[in-house]
Amino acid sequence: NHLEVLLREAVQAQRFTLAYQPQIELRSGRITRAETLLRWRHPKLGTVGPSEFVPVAEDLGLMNELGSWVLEAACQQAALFLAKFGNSPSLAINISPTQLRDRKLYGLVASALERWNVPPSCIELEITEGLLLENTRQVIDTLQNLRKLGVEIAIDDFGTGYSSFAYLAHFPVDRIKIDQALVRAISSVKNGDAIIGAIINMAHALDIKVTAEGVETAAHARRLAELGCDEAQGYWFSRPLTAQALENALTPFS
Ligand code: G
Ligand code: G
Ligand code: MN
Ligand code: NA
Repeated sequence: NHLEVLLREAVQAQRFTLAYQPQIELRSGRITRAETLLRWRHPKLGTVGPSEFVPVAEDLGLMNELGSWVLEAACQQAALFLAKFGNSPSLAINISPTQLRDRKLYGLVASALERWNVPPSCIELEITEGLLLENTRQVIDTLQNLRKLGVEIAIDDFGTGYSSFAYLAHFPVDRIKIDQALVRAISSVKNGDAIIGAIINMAHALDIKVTAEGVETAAHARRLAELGCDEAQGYWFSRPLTAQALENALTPFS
């Protein structure tokens, strides 16, 4: 398989880069966080997005190695922001199910933070909603230990799958990210905003913060703010940026 050969080479040679999509605190309008999004730069294929190669990397058993690279790259970037501004937006890293099941994850995160001398509060881990069903002792222990360290845990794509607040109550979680499809329902479905409003209220009752994803219009941003949503991410605010462009966007606030 051609893609397999190319991907193995790319992981070896670390031919990847991170894009950063700002997350805005709706109350203040400030950039408080950014999601790191993996990109593969191939001389002939161009820039390949993660939905095309992350599943392949998973199948080939390359995801742990690639995930470690992402952790290092994110910590290095946080260290650069800290040196420049004295603070850094929290950088949210996507963690695949295989990475979370790996017993080495805690150690990898802790040593990357130490190596770059970055406080744990500068890093957040996004795990997918499906993992809520997988409430094995080992996964819960890993999440609990990471939180004890001071790393925040977010549930990605919330509201699409089998999400249930009953699962959330068992999971050590700081934040949920409401899926883009639910955000779109604000204007496309009757009572769509009531559904999001109820999710926000329930999350807050459990002391969990809420970020809305895929916010593409001013009207959605306004309604989310009225409903008490904490933060928002989406093309209305910013597309994923290069590290330099994110730095430029942060400069006026520092
Ligand atoms: O940026 P884009 O819309 O192409 O991302 C598509 C998907 O790839 C998203 O679901 C995102 O969570 C996932 N993704 C992006 N970066 C990473 C990464 O570093 N690790 C893992 N495991 N998934 C990622
Ligand atoms: O699954 P995850 O939430 O990690 O995926 C985030 C993906 O959503 C990224 O690949 C990002 O490029 C994409 N994205 C971010 N903002 C928007 C938006 O406003 N609209 C759409 N359609 N996609 C977005
Ligand atoms: Mn994500
Ligand atoms: Na998501």
